Amino acid sequence: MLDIASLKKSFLNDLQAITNLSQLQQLRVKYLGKRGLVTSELKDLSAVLPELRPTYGKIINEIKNFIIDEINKREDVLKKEEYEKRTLSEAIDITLPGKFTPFGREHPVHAILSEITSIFTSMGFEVAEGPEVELDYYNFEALNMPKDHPARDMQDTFYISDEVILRTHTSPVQIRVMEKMKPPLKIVAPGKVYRCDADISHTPMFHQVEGFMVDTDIAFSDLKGILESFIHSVFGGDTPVRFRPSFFPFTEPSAEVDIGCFSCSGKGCRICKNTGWLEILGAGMINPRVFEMVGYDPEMYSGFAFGMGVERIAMLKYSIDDIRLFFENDLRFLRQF
Ligand code: 2NL
Repeated sequence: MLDIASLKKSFLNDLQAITNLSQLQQLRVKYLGKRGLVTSELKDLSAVLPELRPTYGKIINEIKNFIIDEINKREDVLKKEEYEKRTLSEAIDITLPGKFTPFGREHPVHAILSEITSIFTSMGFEVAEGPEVELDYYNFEALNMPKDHPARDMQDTFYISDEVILRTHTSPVQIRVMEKMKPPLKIVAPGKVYRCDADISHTPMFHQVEGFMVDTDIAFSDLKGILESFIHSVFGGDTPVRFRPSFFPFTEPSAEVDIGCFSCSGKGCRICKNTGWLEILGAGMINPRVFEMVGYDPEMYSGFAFGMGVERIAMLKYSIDDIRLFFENDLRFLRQF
């Protein structure tokens, strides 16, 4: 029954073939597990003559301890090998050069938007923001453009539903401010606006800065003074400014504001379409109907408002003839600013 020599020989044979820890675990089970070869020898002891049991038991325990020792030794070696293999494969070569990550910077349109906004805040205006997904009421109705108003045709509106749209200007922000707060107010409203239009001078999303001032006795001269200072800050102190009569449903009277063409100094060229002037913003005295809509007494209050397209000003400032360049995200273009 007891063939220790061949048990040992078969164990050493098996051990030799082991190349990893999971094979070693199988070997441990084969010899030392509940139904292992050594374990069953120990169980068989009960069948041995009592006087022989101590000797047999000693021999079996010796081979058992030998096997345990050998397996543990091999386990140490394999663990060390696997650790070394793993650290080698996971090692980072800290002498390799780093990957170059280009720096980001402010988009040129946003830089102009910030510049415009800060000129107004330096004149005492406060910044207001509002939702880009807006109610028809705030975008049109409250600005004296009822559903059948022909001025709505001027806007190519993105509709979300009958009453919900993407704002076509930032005026709704100002209506929301007036609804909540009483004059005196000096507010500037910068942000993204949306119109369904796309060509060399239109993109479906663009930026606007609008602003208004309301108090008990604001006059057209206040509008002229504020906008002239603004224009001189952006384009230089000797830039000619011209106010030209115009129409907006939300202002009365209304004006379009031009600057002298900086390309030809007013002589007439391709950029100013031979007029000598470049249109840069629209403005006017807030229509009394708008005051009524927000609950202000038009007999008590007066005010001016203005609006401008940021991309248009950026295009004039940098002599860019296609607005779409701003949104193609071609780094060769963007890096020039
Ligand atoms: C333009 C012209 C303008 C306004 C915007 C305004 C806002 C309120 C009340 C009255 Cl809440 N007016 N905004 C007024 C005149 C002109 O924008 O050409 N924008 C690009």
